[in-house]
Amino acid sequence: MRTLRTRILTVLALGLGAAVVGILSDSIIGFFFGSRFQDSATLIYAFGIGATFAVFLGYVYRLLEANPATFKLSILGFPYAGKTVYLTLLFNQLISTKQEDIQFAPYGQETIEQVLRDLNTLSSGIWLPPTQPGTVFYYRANAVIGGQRIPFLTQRFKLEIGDYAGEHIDEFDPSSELWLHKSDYFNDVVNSDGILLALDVDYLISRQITEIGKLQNVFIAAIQVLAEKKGIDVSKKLKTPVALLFLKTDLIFERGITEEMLLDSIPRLLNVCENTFEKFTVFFVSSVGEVSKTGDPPEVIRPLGVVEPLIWMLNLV
Ligand SMILES: Nc1nc2c(ncn2[C@@H]2O[C@H](COP(=O)(O)OP(=O)(O)OP(=O)(O)O)[C@@H](O)[C@H]2O)c(=O)[nH]1
Ligand SMILES: [Mg+2]
Repeated sequence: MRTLRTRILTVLALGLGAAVVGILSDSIIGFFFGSRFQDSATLIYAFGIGATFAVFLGYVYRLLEANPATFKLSILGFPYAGKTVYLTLLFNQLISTKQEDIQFAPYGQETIEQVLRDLNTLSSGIWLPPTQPGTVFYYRANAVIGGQRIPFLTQRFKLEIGDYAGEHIDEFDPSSELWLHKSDYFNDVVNSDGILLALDVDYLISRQITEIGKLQNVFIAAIQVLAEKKGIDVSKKLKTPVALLFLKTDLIFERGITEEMLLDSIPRLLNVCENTFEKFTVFFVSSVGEVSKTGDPPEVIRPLGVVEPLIWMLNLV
């Protein structure tokens, strides 16, 4: 994927090339015509080189504008973790509210229809059905970040996030049957430009330590398989940005549970993430803000922290 670094390097290379041509031409003119002509010739050359450089810059800029990079994001989590609700509210939040750091437009009719349909379901007090194993829905959008003041520094992306059923996480577990029956999900995760690890706060605060231990084992095994498939050198960390999301954080508010306690509940997983990924961070998210007393989605949905992981990730590219 083309990055900001590539752009800067391209510009630097062009500048360096121009300087070398300038110095060479200056010496050649001096050699053939003597130093009398050198000063005025240098001016003419400098002007010519400057103009060529500007045209080049404009060309590179137009090229980048016309061909935004594709940014593929994967979400890894167990069934019922809250992935589909999160992606629905993430996209709705990006569509319906003005964000300072990101301009965003869903791409393709399917994404808009799906987000609006699911949002209507949630707004009428009904949770979404589980995503069926073997199916996938790609949320797609055009996103522009950064460089509001300096156009050359804006980054344009075609964003794509695949939403699969949580059951597919077993494809990363060598002891599971699905290890031998990998679907597109496996390749999607291995080839993605960024990964969201979705943890269910409900699970973390209601289950026994042994069960949380097993959950950590599955994620740790998945991370090890991922690192191996991405061809990581043991001495280096994986460059793919990874955000760990504590979903359903609203559940801790009234129970005297703190964010630190959530972090303390998964020490091994955090350790492995920090040791494996060069760019890793944690976000506390609530897709709906709170649940009603009956356990249904609230009348007014107030998402908390849903956009930040995406902005963090895109800014790293
Ligand atoms: N308290 C709370 N509960 C939530 C929230 N989001 C989702 N839930 C609950 O989590 C359940 C599962 O959410 P989904 O988004 O469908 O879960 P999923 O990870 O897509 O599950 P699969 O499709 O089966 O993999 C919902 O039916 C709700 O009961 C949230 O923000 N807060
Ligand atoms: Mg789902």
